[in-house]
This record gives sequence, C-alpha cells and structure tokens, in this order.
Amino acid sequence: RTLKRQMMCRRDIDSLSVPFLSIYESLIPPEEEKLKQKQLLGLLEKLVCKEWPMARLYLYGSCANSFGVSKSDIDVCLAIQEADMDKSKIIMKLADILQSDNLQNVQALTRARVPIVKLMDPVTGISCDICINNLLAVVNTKLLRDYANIDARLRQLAFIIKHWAKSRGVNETYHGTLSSYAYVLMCIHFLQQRRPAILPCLQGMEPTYSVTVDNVDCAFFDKVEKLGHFGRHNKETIAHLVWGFFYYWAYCHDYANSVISVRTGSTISKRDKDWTRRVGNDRHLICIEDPFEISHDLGRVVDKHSIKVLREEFERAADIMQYDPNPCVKLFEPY
Ligand code: 3AT
Ligand code: MG
Repeated sequence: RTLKRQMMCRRDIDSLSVPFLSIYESLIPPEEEKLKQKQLLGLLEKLVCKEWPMARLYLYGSCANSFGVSKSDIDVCLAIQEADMDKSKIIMKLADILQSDNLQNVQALTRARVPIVKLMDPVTGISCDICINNLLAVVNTKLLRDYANIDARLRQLAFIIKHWAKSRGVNETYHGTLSSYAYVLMCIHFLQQRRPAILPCLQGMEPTYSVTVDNVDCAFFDKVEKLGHFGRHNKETIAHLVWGFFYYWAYCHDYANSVISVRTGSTISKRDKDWTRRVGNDRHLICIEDPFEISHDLGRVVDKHSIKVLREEFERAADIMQYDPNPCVKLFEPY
C-alpha cells in the first residue's frame, strides 16, 4: 500500500514544481545585494588592516555557501594570530576599531558561546556578525558551496526547506530546533541517498583540497566542475524531492539508532559514535554528524519537547505534500 501511495504521489506531484521554483526564485538575493555585501567587506578589511596588517577577513555562512536568501545578515570571520591576546580582548579591540568609523550599533558580545562583534552598516543597510579564528566554519562553508555547484536541485531544495523551517518556527537553536547549517546537511545527505544518487560524497573521494584547522584534517574532492552533471541519471523533480525529504524525516529515518553523516555519504549507527545516552546537555534525539568535527552532533540542541515539535512538523509537511490540493500555501503557513 505504501508503494501504491508513493506511486500515486509521484504521478501528480511533479506539477507542483512550477510553484516551488517560483518560491525559490523569489528568495534568491539580487546581484545588487551581493555587491553591497562585498562593499561592506571591503570597508571592514580596510579598517581592520590599519590596526592588524597581517589579519584576514573571510565571509562564511549563508552569504558565502550559496544557501543565503535575500536580506540575510552576513557572517564574517577575522583570522588573526595574536599570541598574547585572548578572544574576548580581541573582540573588545575590534569593536573599538569599528566604533570609530561610520558603523552603527557596534556591540562586543564577549560572553556568547561564540564571541562576536555585531554591527550595522547604514550605507548598505546590512547587519554583520564578526567572529574570531573560527576557520572550521570557513571550511565547512566551502564544502557546502562546492556541493551546491554539483546539482542545481540542492540549492532549490535547501532554500525551500529553510523557508519552510523559518515559517514554521523550527529554525531556532535557542528554542531547541535546528540551525540552517543542520538543515542544509540534511538536504545534502538526502540527495546522496537517492537512487541514482544526485550528489556524491566529496569526502569519500580522492582529495584535491586539504587543510588542517584546529587539529582537524579537512580533506575532500573540490574540483566539482569535473564531475560533469553527476546527478543527470536521476530525473526527480524538485516537487518530488521536497515531498521525499519530508517523507524521509517523517516516516523513514530511524531516530533511535541512526546518525546521518555527509562525511561518509551514508548513515552510521549511534552505538558506533557512543551517542546512545544523554551526556550533560547533549541528548542525541536526532543525530546529524558535523562533516569535520565528527564528535559534534548538530542535533544536540534538540530536547525532549522540541523533538516532538520537529517530528510533528515533518509529518504535517509530508501529509500536506501528499494530500493537500494546494500544498505551496499550506506548507509555509505561519505557525
Ligand atoms: P542563515 O541564512 O543565516 O539562517 P547560515 O547558513 O548563515 O543560515 P547559521 O547562521 O546557522 O547558517 O550559521 C552560520 C555558519 O556557521 C554556517 C556554518 O558555516 C557555521 N556553523 C553554524 N552552526 C555550526 C555548528 N554547530 N558547527 C559548526 N559550524 C557551524
Ligand atoms: Mg547566517
């Protein structure tokens, strides 16, 4: 019966691709916005280099991994070697340097889990968070961007999933739901699992890019232009993939025993990772392995209450995709 349901779903679901693609297109940031981001980065570089000529600024997160929707804030990483200065001192000094120019609302958040300087540029209207030496985030940003360049359906799917998660209030780590980064990894994993696969496993291939950051070896195949339309044998439409994504997380994923792992292109067992019991605040109720910091479960923010909320949202979305005559409206209804 399930097979019949799936087949029925498949027959008429493809007609939904047109409205899904128009939602995707409406979320893409215009070129002008990208230019403004570059302009702001240039200004910040100028100010920082006056004080620290050897320092470098990198964009990371959604403004650089190609999963950024229009009007997102930008995430910047300051790479600096200041042996005799701890992070919060650097943050305070950085805030000082930026304070003196025409930037607004410059705040040093030294006590946050990841200490940052926040600011707003009145010329471009863009807000920005600057962190210090978080180079693993710069590398995972590159990995995500490289995946996005393999098959256009990844970016389409991730935009739609992020838009859904924001509309439904399940993209808030401080409320126990998942980060945008976690949702993008879930999309990559899902496309690695399709048969035929839509995405390869870049960390399972001969590395063409390799760096060691904070004692973590980060190596993967990054010459993605050589993969020649890797996913071309799979003809699934974006509407079918959106349905499949929700169906997977609603009814197929083994929450009790499995960890999704983009690093291996597969799932691995919770037992192998020793993620079977609660340790401190880490509960491992939904397990998403970070591709580089492999002891890091991106689902660790999820608690007893929010796992229920998440799973009910996946079921709601899967059922809407399956039965609702106009799913593009219902799916994104504010919660
Ligand atoms: P938004 O468009 O801002 O919602 P984003 O891609 O910028 O999405 P986040 O703001 O969640 O995503 O995170 C910014 C970047 O920080 C993304 C990733 O490179 C890094 N990052 C976020 N969370 C983690 C994490 N738990 N472990 C490692 N890197 C992370
Ligand atoms: Mg961000």
